[in-house]
Amino acid sequence: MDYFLGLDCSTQGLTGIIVDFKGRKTTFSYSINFDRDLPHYKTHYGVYLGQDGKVVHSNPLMWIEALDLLFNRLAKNNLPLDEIKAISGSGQQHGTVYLNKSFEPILKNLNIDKSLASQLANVFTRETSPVWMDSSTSSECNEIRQKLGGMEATIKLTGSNTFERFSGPQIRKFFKQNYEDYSNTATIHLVSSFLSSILLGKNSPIDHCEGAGMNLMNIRTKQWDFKALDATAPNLLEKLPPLVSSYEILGTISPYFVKKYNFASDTLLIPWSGDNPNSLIGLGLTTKGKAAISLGTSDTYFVYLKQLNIDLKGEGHVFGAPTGDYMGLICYKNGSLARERIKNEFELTWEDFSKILNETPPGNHGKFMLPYFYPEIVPLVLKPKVYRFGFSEDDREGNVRAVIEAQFLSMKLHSEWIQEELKEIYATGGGSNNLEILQIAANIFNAKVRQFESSNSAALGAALRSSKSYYDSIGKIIEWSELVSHYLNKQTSIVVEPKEEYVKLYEDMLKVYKKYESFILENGEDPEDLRKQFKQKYFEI
Ligand code: XUL
Repeated sequence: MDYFLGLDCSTQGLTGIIVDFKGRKTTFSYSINFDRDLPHYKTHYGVYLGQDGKVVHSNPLMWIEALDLLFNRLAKNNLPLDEIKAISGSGQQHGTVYLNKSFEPILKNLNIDKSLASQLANVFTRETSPVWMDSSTSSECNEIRQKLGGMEATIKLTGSNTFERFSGPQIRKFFKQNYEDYSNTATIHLVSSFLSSILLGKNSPIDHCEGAGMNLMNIRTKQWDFKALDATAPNLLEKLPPLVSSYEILGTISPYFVKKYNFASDTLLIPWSGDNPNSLIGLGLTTKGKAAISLGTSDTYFVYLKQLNIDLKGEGHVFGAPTGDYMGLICYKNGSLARERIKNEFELTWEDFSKILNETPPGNHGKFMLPYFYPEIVPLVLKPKVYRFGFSEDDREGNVRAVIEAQFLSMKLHSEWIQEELKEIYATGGGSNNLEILQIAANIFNAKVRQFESSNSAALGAALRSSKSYYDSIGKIIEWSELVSHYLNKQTSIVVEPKEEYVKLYEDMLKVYKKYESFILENGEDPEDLRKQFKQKYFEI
């Protein structure tokens, strides 16, 4: 049997799935929820939220403990772990882990009678890790951007403008505020390369997809860029692991896992990558013409790119794709947590939420929301505030539809740079289980939206990536598109069709939404009259 293990360490939990590649099915899947299953870390939605809402960290020791817990679970289920050919993983992107020089020697000598967390408790020079939700580094972003010659130069060099959550600005903040701890840091990992190192039993490289989310890698040469390193912090090169292609083989699994959990000693380890690059593969996006929406803690919109296509407006990113090409992406912080805020405020179940979406009309009687419950990335909003136009805070139906319409109107507006021609959208993440939400996405984008059997495309993508590298290593070369279609075409999916009658309505609504963004964020004109016209046109006939 050809089994592959894909892991996904996301903001709120750790998932493992075992894929039977030839049988084209997932044979086992298990998830750990950080808040529920590891309550002693006292996280809330997997993170620690600072008082101002800008500082958001998590706990790297918790991720390690979750890994041991997950492997214990796999072992207890009598799964054929010794038949797993290769493993890879997925991590929330951009988050950084700071380690002292004892990390690697301890990894090389792990004792199977002790837990990972107890052995690795003292390897950190920074107890908590800033994660992708952190937006506390605006001054570091400005400093780095200036040193690199401004926004356009930064984008051309690294694939993105400087962003608060990106690893480079985060590292600079640590260096400025905790110089001594920074100096004592031997290695800085990303969430992905950190967990990859644990499985490998020594420091793991960072893959190109993830390197692109740091403002430190040259997006064309895929090497660390000396100018960017200098602009960020001193002696940074010696603290960063090397960069590699996502499909390279790193080696075999550490003896700790062989002895403790009965993995075969020749189980291959493929670099972990970011959750979005993994999802690109888990959804089968290896050609142009399709886009994905991932509705998780973050909402993202992304596409596969054959060639580098950068966004000079500075809102989007170009990351590496696991195929060796590129992907374009925009990311929102007000994803599932914003949806949940509305759901919880009105004490609704998800069924009630869907029912309201079903019973309220597209266009929402001219009710508009700018849903910045948390600081937002696109457009950049550092001070959270929810704006409502044409309705009040206690209008239950109005709020439910408004938050969903706002999320997709914004996505449509800000993704225009990525793709000229869009035929179909693939949906993933917890929110994609809700067909009423997908219907609104289909109508706003005027494109089919496909929902898949498995909503964890990141873990699946990691498993599929590991199968590709394994088959390549034994000389059974399979093209990426063949590999993903072999597996994914066997999975069931539901297609949500856009409704023709709402195309014009949403085009008009988008124009008003755009004016509201500029009214709030750039002191533009108040579009109240436009909103009233929209309402009149569609709701007061
Ligand atoms: C992408 C991003 C988020 C995290 C969430 O740039 O910041 O999607 O990867 O896990």
